[in-house]
Amino acid sequence: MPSDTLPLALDEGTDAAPRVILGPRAVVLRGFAVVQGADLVAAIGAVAGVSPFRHMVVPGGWKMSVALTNCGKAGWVTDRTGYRYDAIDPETGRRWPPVPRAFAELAAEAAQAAEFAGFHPDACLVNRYAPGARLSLHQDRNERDFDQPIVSVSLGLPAIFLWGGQTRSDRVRRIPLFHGDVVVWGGPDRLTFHGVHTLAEGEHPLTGAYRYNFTFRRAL
Ligand code: MD3
Ligand code: FE
Repeated sequence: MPSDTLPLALDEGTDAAPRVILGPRAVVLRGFAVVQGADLVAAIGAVAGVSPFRHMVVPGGWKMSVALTNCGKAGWVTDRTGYRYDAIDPETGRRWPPVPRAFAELAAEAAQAAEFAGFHPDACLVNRYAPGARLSLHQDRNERDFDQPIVSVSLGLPAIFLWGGQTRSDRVRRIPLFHGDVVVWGGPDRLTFHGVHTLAEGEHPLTGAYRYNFTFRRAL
């Protein structure tokens, strides 16, 4: 058929999520989780029904502006004594709830899409941001095995992700993350400094005035 009769935009008809390359082994899969969005938000509700969101205290004594909970074998916790992974929720005195099926399936699909074989997460940290909440620049180094990647899923209100370098003073890029975006980081990018800029006000049809982010890790 003559090219001037081709319907516009159908020549890109693949179902692959568009990718933004952040580093040699760090990639944003735009919209990878949009279809499952409502199921994932419902699953967060189920997790929080067992282990509620709470604002933990960091070793310096400040309360985090981000609220968090966990699911899976191990959960990330902080208190005056430091950061660690723990099988018990300090607030309930019981194990963290199991990883919802929709979470686990998504984590496996995303790791595969980013070409990480043998990803066997045992921890899933769920963060909740209200407008004004932020996460200052940090590295994730409380995990035992830095050879396994981290898979992160963003839901609800958009945020500006801060992507730095291997040292705190390296320049920082700002990457917007939207509802349904999935990011996978591993290899040489696993210890990159990163953070989340102060969340702006907004309203999302599935999450209201919140942004959620859950991250799968191999912690133990
Ligand atoms: C890059 N959470 O919980 S997810 C965290 O949106 C955390 O809630 C942010 O940083 C959030 O630790 C960003 C992305 C993320 C998580 C871990 C990483 C990016 C990472 C580890 C290494 C490099
Ligand atoms: Fe982090």
